[in-house]
Amino acid sequence: MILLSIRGITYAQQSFYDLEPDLDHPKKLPFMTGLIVWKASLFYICEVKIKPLHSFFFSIKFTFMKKSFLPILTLTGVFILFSLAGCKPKNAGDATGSDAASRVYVPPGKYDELYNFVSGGFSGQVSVYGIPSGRLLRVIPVFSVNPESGYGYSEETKPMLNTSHGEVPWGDQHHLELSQTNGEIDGRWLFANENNTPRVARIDLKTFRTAEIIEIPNSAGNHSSPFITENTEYVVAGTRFSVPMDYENGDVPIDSYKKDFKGTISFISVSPKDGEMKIAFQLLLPGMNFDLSHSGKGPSSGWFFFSTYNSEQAHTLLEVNASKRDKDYILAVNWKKAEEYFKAGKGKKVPVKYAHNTYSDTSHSATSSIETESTIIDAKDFPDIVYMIPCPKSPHGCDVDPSGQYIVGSGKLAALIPVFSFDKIQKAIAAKDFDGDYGGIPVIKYESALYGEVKKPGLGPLHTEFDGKGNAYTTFFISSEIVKWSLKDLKVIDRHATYYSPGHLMIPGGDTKKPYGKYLIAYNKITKDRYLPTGPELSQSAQLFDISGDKMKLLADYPSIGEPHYAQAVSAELISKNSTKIFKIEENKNPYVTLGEPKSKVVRNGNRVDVYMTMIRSHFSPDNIEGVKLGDDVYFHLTNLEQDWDVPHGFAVKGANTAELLVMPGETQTLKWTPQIAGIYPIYCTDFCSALHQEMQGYVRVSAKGSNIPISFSLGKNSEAADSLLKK
Ligand code: K7E
Ligand code: CUA
Repeated sequence: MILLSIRGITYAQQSFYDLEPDLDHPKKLPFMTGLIVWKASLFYICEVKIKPLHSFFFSIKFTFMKKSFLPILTLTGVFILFSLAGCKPKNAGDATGSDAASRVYVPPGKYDELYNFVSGGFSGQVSVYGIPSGRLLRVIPVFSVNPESGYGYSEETKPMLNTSHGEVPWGDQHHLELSQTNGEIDGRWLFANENNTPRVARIDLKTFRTAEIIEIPNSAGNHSSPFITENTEYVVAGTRFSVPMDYENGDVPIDSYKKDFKGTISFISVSPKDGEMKIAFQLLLPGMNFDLSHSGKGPSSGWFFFSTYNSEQAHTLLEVNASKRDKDYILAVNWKKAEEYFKAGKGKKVPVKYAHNTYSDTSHSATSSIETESTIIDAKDFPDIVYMIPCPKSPHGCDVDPSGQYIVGSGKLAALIPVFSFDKIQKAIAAKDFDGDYGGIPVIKYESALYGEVKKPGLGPLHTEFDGKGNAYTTFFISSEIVKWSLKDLKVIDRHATYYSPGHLMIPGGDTKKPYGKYLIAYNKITKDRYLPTGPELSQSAQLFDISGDKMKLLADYPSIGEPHYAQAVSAELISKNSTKIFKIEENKNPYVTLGEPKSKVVRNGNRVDVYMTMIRSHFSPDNIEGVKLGDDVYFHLTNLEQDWDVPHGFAVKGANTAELLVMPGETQTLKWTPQIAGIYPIYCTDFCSALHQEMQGYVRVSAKGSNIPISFSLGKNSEAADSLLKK
């Protein structure tokens, strides 16, 4: 036993040196060794229920249990690596090449080469960076209200956050995908998913605004989303959580999982003309967790690939119970076939409820409607739509190379990377080279689909992108590094430490037919000592690498907003040339628009007061309002009359319990305000718009409930009473 433990330590140390030659380990090693011997013997003797020192450790143990000394070797290896992953590399501070600064330096007044769109995770937003500078250009509110612009607070944008559960003001945003034509980024739209209350958004890249949000019925934890087909025909959305379907009784015992819980993959069609989304059909699948996906391309266009885990169908303590089987599955979905069945009316129409919200750039308003029907195609009834491919150890990432031939699965608990071949998958299907079925879905034999395995690449592979030069780059969460390997012979070519524990990585166009293999960005989960401490919470970080040569070179790191998961990047030119600068005032179709100062007015209707107000440098019209009474709801309809780029005006009124609003040139936005106390309320512009911005202000008088002060409004005029006072 001791011998085995020692072998375990040696093995682990060796792999550790292989992986991280620079790490400053000696201080930790004696302590670690003791711990490992202790743990190894404990495992060997007991072989059952031991309080885990670390939950990850525990799950691995469980999986490998009862396989002689293999567990000890693996465990000690993982443990050493995991424990040391937090060690600070000797040269962490100067890990960049001497020319790094010049590679990321964008001189003042010059533009970045690329736009980088980065998911905001639990912030529910999307941020936009310039690459290579790493400068933050904008935060786009998508699934979360935004105090900067008033998104989700203005009457016009509130409907964007409507769902079948009512208004959901914050979301969890993980993945982004730029629209494509022929497998290349076309610069029209950016799609974003929301995990928690399943939704998919489309962002218009002319305005950098959320144009549409569609909710996904029969779904929970919309994680394998919003990946798209080669020509943006469909955006897919797969359930992370299996649940009872919306059209069935969901009030069932949780332990009826195996019987009542199902997974779905939704195909959302995208109109090629204006991008409008529609849920076309939903594939019904056995209950388990669907994780990530990517569409096929080239030879595999017409197919979609999804990683799944929890084929154990566990509903409690998944870290153990969903890690028991040696392999879970990658799903190969023939979506062209499924579409054929759908168009032939083979699906089953079911009653559901989901919101569909769209924003118009002419009415400057969103509308939300509730849809009530969806079409379900039960995969097990159509034997030629879905196939399952065994994939080692709880796969997470599922990535397709630029040629469309290779599908890479990344088992979070695996010590290798399996690469599947599309040709072999097709041959196996034709030859019915199956190994039984899973929930009625044929399972292709692992070897029959496998192109090969990348051996000993690192620990905890998560996501892979491609450089278009025959190389793949995979993030390793546990061993905290990016590993470059060759698609041709599956040999590891290079590895570089990340600081620390990367999740996704991104190469511009790295999941398309035409990657731009100059840069790679790792999005790291743990920041630790990289920046000045900011209390218990540190921002997550992005790290930019130069991958134009044989060896990866770290160029820069910079903080990110929320938690970055997936990201996309594209040549700036493709997007900047179409960027909207103003909204034309003559095209403003908002029902509450005020087309010119003379048209501004205040109108009472019962206890509703509508203020038609204009904004221009540097005043509001009107700027004095009287006659508002307690019990009134006041709607400030603000039209920015400017027709110049980059001249927004803001609006705030004392006591308003929503945000202030920022109104773009030519746009109309409405703030609802319900004053609570009689008195005088200042209003002012919140965006420094001109030299006399501080003068852009006014007053609203609020009177008691039964008062008989009539509505009046003015700009630049004193009342007779005021004038006579002035004369005295
Ligand atoms: Cu790996 Cu939600 Cu794409 Cu994050 S997920 S890392
Ligand atoms: Cu308008 Cu400041």
